[in-house]
Amino acid sequence: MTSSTAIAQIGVTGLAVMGSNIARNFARHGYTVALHNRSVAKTDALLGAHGDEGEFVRTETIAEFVGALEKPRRVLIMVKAGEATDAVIEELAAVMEPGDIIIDGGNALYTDTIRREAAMAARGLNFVGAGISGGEEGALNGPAIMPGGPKESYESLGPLLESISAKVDGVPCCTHIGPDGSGHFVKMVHNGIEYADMQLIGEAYHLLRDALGFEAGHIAAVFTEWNSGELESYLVEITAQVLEQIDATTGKPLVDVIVDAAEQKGTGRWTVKSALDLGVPVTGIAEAVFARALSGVRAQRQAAHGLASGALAEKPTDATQFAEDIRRALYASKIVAYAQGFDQIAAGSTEYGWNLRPGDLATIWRGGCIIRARFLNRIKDAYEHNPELPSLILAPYFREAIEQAVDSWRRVVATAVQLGIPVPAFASSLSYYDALRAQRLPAALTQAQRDFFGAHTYERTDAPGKYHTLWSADRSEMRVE
Ligand code: NBP
Repeated sequence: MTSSTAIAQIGVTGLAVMGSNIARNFARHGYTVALHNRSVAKTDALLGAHGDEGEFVRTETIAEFVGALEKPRRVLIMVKAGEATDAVIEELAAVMEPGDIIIDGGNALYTDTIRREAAMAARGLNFVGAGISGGEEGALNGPAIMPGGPKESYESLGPLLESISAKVDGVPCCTHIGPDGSGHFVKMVHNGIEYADMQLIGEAYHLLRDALGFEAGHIAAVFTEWNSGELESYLVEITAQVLEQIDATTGKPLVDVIVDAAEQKGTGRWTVKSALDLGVPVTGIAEAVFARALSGVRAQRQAAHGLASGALAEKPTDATQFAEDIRRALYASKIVAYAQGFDQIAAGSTEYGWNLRPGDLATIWRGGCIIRARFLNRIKDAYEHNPELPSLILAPYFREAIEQAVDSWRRVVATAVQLGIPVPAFASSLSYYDALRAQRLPAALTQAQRDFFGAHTYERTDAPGKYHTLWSADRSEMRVE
């Protein structure tokens, strides 16, 4: 039903896929929702198709839209990230009043959110950068929501967001994340983990296909079985469904007729760039982003087709054993990917003084979002037990899970290499694990080389201070600090 007199508790501007579904989600939860879109056709299309799902207020101009809202006003922006978001914020800020709340639910870069929050705060407005995950379906039926911004604004906004979010064991998949850009930062890392998770699943599929010769339907059954155990997750579940899909035109599995060049919208790349700035080794996420890029260089790939493989090993003879090895390697690599993502969140929290609570993130990612998975309960437990965990890998449950998987993990990576099957994320995750547990890394040699050509100094294992060797003179050592 639409009304022109109703006073709306929330306004949504930007009524494309995400905005229209979130607006319907609010209405279905009993809120009166003011609707606005740059081109009014989308507003009318939404009202035409779903206007009977709740109370909506149709508006055409920003002034009309803002005027339809209860004070303090709450406006959710769901437009294309970047310049469009800045344009809409400016239009809103011009007519909103101190104390009102602007929420950006798009995939904004967190540094943009920090800038926007400061600019709005200077004008007395509350700006909330809210990461929203779950795609179209989640937006309608319950997404995971990661709102940042001023804590006070959450008092007025939190109940609305929590009511439309997914719930797991009755707990909303939404909580106040922290100040300014923290909500969009954790959403960005969430997406980075999603990239890694998808790449790992892709590598498992590749091995089942090319190392064991399984057809898509057979692999679907394997993923379905895996989804009943510790790997249970949305991404594994939809992988099985995708692999079962038969193409109507050719009668072949759809996956076999889709071009093998993966695209990306940028949040994975942002995660890696941010990790580089923070100095956090998110190797699994980086490999996933690069793997998509590599798949996309189609001309180069075509030119390289037929390059020598060298002698390849025989395929594994015990398919059941090797499939189980792949399952374990997937689980171990996935633990590494999440551990790295949580390390990046800890580093971002320190860098920006956000005081983020990793256990809360694991809690709200259990439902609604793309990376929802059974093992997030384990991550939640691990951080609840020890909020200062140096690495997720060191939590007793994960340590044991990896110990149980490590032999399989090594067999899978070694076999993939011998068969010429690329497994960048499996291999880099295993290398990360081995590097982390190594007693001595070759970094000592790196330090000596740096000192040799750049007098960058080094520390000694047996004495405090910084040292430099006079490499181009008599090679004696001096203490410099
Ligand atoms: P899009 O990202 O495709 O954006 C389309 C919307 O932006 C339309 O409402 C369009 O209005 C509006 N818009 C544009 Br484009 N330029 C504008 C401008 N200068 N001023 C005002 N409005 C403008 O929509 P979406 O896929 O629904 O995503 C919305 C946001 O949610 C994005 O930031 C996206 O990254 C994020 N997100 C998407 C997903 C997902 O699964 N799709 C998941 C999570 C987050 P028009 O109708 O007049 O052209």
